[in-house]
Amino acid sequence: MKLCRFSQDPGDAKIGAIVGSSTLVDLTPSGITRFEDLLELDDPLAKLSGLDRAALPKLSISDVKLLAPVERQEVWAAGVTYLRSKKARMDESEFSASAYDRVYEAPRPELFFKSLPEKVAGPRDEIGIRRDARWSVPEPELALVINSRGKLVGYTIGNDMSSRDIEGENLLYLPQAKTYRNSCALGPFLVLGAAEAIAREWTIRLAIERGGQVVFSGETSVNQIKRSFTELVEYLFRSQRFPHGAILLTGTGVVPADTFTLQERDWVEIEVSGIGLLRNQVTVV
Ligand code: DO4
Ligand code: MG
Repeated sequence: MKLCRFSQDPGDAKIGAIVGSSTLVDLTPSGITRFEDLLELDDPLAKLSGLDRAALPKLSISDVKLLAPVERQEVWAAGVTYLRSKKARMDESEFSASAYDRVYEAPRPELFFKSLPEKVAGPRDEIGIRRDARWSVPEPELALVINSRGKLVGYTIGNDMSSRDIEGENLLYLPQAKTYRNSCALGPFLVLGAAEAIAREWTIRLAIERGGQVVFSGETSVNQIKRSFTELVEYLFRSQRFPHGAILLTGTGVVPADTFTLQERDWVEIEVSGIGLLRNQVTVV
C-alpha cells in the first residue's frame, strides 16, 4: 500500500492513498490527517482496508503538490553499509581510510543525524550543493520509516546529498559534509506493509541529467546492504527516544566516478523499484 503527503493549497498538508499510477484517494474525510495517525497503530493496513474508499475524494496526482513524506520525525542515516561505499570512501581519504574499513566490519554501525523534518526537500523541490564544496554527489538510499516504538512500518526513498571533498579532508567535518541547506530529500511515497525480505528484492537506480543528457547512471540492489534493518533500527533506538518516530536512510551503494561532481541545474532521479521515483533539481546553497 502506497501513501503520500500532498497539498492542494499553499500551507496545507493532507494524506492520500495511491491508486494505480496517477490517482490518489484523499484520506482527510476519514479522519486520517497525518501519517502519525496511522504509523502508531498496531495494524495500519487493517485501518486502511476498513475504509470505504468509494466515499472518499479521488484526485489526479498531477493536480496536487507531493510533499516529503515526513511530519515530525528526525531523519538519521546509516553509513558504510555497502561495500561500494566503503571502497569509495577509503579511496577519497587516506587520512580516514581505516575508520571506514573498521566501521564496515564492526558490530556497531555508523549512524549520523541528517535532518530536521522541516528542512527535508520533497519531490521536485530543489536539492543543494554547498558553495564551498568542490566535489558533491547524491546518495540514493532506501529510507526506513520507524514508529515511536521502534517498529519498522514503511519505506520511502532518500537522497543523502554529500560533499565528498569536505568529508574526505577530515572525518570530523562529516556534519558539514552531510547536513546543510537542502541536503536531504525524501519521497515521493511511503510504502506500508512490506517485509524486509521483500524490500531486499528491490533495486535502487540513480540517473543524473545535465542539459537533457544522462551524465551518470548506476544501480544497486537493496540486498547488498550488509546489515539487517532490524540491526540498524535497534542501534538507532539504543539509549535514544523518538516520540514522533524516525526516518533512517540505509546507506548508498551507487557512487559516481571520482571525476564526477554535481553542477547547478542538474536533475537527480532516484528510483526504487518497490516505491517510485524521486526527482529533484540541484541548486548551489
Ligand atoms: O561515512 C560517511 C557517510 C557514509 C554514507 O553516507 C553512506 O555510506 O551512505
Ligand atoms: Mg549516505
